[in-house]
Amino acid sequence: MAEEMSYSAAIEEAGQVMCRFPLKHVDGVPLMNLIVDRWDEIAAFTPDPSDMLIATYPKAGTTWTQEIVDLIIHEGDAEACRRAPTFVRMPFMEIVSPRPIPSGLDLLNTMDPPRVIKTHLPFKLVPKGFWENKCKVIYVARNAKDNLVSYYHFDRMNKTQPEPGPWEGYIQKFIRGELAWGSWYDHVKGFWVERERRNILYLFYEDMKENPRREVVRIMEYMGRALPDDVIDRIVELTSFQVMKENPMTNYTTLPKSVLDQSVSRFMRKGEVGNWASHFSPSQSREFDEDYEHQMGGAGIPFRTQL
Ligand code: PPS
Repeated sequence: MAEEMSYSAAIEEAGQVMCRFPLKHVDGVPLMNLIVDRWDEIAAFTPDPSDMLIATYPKAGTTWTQEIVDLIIHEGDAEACRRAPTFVRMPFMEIVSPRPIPSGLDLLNTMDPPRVIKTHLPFKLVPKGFWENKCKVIYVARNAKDNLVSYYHFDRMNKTQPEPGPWEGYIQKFIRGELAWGSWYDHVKGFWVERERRNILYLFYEDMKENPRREVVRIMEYMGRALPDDVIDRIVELTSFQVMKENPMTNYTTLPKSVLDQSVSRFMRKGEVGNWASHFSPSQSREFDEDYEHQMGGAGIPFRTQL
């Protein structure tokens, strides 16, 4: 809790300089300028072999997976997992905010391994140390249309990311890979082709929705853990959308309005598969699908846009 207080105080102090930060590029990938300005330090980060990485394109199910992993580590102990907000318990490696807010690396440096680390970096930008040290890596992918819709609403309420602008233009920016952290298409393909060679557990948001218990067990087994059935059941319950939506340690309500304005859109917004259908017009959907075929044809990644 002490960390949470100091984090909030730091955000208040940084409030004056908080803004929608422009994007700059690293190896063709658009990232917040503050990240790019400290890129050498981020690329040089060396994890411990016991550290675990949760990698995603933004809005693919990161927070959900982080909560499952933390509960597995703590054997279903809900109180232990309420010790601090998600972003303090499992730092966002590359994030850099105005001082005095601690960066992801600052937070990581205060923690002893084994740590659970979040990243949105595409495969080619993940610090090499993760592969050299054979860290466990969980990748979560979400179908493009729902991922895009979720990102659109997030960019409306996240006051540190570029303005999303009108919906139609946002679709085009997504297609062209111009949003923060770059191309969704390159992201999901980058980890997919490396999953076997690098021992990456590649999960789908849609599978987690369809059968959360099955996916919790997959994560648990990948982590080399074995928990009794009743504990697994409890983890599934504690990581349901409704429970996480009400939990201040997972719903991002500990961040002030100057960072995430939840009166515009909730962080825990819908949590559904197929919500894209109430956003895309028939012609937008058709054009998106045509381009999708062009960018993803032959990739062989079994995405589902409805259950
Ligand atoms: S972030 O900011 O990139 O870390 O966001 P991320 O956590 O990856 O994605 C947020 C979306 O995931 C939904 N979510 C969940 N869905 C189902 N069940 C659970 N438990 C859950 N937790 C988070 C969240 O609602 C966002 O999706 P949308 O579609 O916007 O609701």
